[in-house]
Amino acid sequence: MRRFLFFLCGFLAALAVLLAYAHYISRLPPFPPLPAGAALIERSALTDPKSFLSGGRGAAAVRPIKNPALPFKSAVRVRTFSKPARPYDVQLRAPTTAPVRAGDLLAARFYLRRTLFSRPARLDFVFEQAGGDYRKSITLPSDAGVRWRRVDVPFRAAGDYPAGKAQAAFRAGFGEQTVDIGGFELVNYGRAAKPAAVAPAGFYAGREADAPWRKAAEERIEKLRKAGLTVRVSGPDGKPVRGAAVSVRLVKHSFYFGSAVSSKFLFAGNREENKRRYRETFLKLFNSATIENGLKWPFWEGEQKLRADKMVAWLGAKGIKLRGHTLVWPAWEHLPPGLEKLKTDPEKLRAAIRGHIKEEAAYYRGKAAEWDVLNEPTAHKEITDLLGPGEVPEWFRLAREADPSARLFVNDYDILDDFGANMEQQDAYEALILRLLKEKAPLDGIGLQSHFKWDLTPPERLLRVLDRFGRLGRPLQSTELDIDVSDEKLQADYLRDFMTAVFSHPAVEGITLWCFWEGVHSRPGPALYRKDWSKKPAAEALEDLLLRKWRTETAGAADGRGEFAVRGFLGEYEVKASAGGVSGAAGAVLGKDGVTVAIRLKR
Ligand code: 9MR
Repeated sequence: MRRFLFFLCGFLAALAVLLAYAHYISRLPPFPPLPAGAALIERSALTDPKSFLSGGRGAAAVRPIKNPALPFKSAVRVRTFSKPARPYDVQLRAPTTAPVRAGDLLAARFYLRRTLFSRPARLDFVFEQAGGDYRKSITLPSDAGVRWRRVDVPFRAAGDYPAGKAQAAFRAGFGEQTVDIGGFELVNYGRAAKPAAVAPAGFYAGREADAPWRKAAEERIEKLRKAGLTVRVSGPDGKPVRGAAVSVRLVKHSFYFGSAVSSKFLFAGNREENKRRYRETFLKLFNSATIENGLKWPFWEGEQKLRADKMVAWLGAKGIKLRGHTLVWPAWEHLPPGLEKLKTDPEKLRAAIRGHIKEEAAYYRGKAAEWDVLNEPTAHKEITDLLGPGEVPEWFRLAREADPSARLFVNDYDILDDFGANMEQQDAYEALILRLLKEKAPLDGIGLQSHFKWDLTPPERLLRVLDRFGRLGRPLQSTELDIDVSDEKLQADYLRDFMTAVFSHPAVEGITLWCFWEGVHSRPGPALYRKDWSKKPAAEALEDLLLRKWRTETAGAADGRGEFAVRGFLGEYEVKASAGGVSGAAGAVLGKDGVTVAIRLKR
């Protein structure tokens, strides 16, 4: 009897665990329905064979899932038996049932999971022309976990498509796997709609703690951003010192972590205490700076120049890399007030702009490590159109001539932000960069501003946009990161996730935040530190990354060969060693190939 009871209890406990797990994995994340718009596919698309066709040559089986517990009407299970030649050899396609115009804002939403015993599973969502060159408006790869997760895909249509001439497709030809897709919706909001209008507040795909992109990003960071550092300790007699105490400290990352700085708070007209905190916080966190306004042409006229000079000198003295921002911001409102008068005299305008580039770049020769030669070119075309197509490459040549050591950038917005879905803007920016490269303009890097509101781009999508711009063959930098949302926890989560995804991408060499302190901002939303210097959760998240997670600071004892080895973040190091009353120290630079530092101890 006791045995029976024992078994029964065991059985019930196991059952309870199993049920709890089943409940856990089958629970759906809550969600509001997509805002109303024009439906682009049949509601029952996933199960109606007429409106949702399976296609491709790969070995696969598709069947409807009938589960009344699911909140959505239609769901399907897609089993891929083996990896076909191409991912689209196993795919489901839904042709559009209404017309779409280029630039229309569309949003897709679906749920995704893999079955418990499936191998890791991937599913790509695509919106494309149905036929012809299958031009893509969006491709979003997603990893499926064992729990249902919702995927939101706002994007803009890349072309004009009559009903039926475009299609949504789910590609599952990535290997042996079983995925469930449910609750699929595709809605058109028209050209005037802003992506923020379709964003469920507080949500971005990949925010979950167990989101699959995280592990891959951590692995890339480990591989790309770190290398081996070995300290070899010898005594005054030149022999290895076993057991010597060794400490290794990263003093400066090779990756650029920066912020915009304001002259007002570095120097002038503010309470001493605030200035002190401002400088201290900046130096604690960053190795790179953009002067928020001081180097812009209209600010750089007259006595303002002295203030800018002071900042440049201060940053130089502290060993902070300076991003010069910006030589030309080709919009009348961002040029000195007198310039608009030259609208009718393009030659004079040309000479004025060229003259300014030469003057300012030469003035800071050797001091600005980088220049945004051209800011926001895709939004502002009036001036560049007026001066003709050869002018922009010429600006870069003049900047190069005036300061050959400065690396020259172009800088624009709505590439990483706007859900990473502003295809029109991405296409235009890419085309401009390709043109510059074709014309042999000395372009050294690509700036991506990164001002977010509610248009938080899922990390997986950030990575794809970075892939796209990385293929252009120039290093990328996120140049003006700020996250203007009132939900402080969301701001912190997104800051952490954005920085992690971007730091993990091989094409990226730097992240610059826009303003970190509320006292500098006209809007309180994006700041990290409040006016009284208390930390918002986003400041905690930033400090956690920059001062803890992505730091290398360690100590230990040398082994039998007098060696102490660590794997650390790339950058400049301070290394110290001591044993039995003798000591030594050395600086070292840890690059991709690793480094060995020899320290000979002295009295
Ligand atoms: O933050 C800057 C603000 O103080 C200026 O008034 C404004 C115009 O010069 O520029 C702001 O910075 C912008 C940057 O130079 C370019 N990208 C957008 C930035 C934020 O609006």
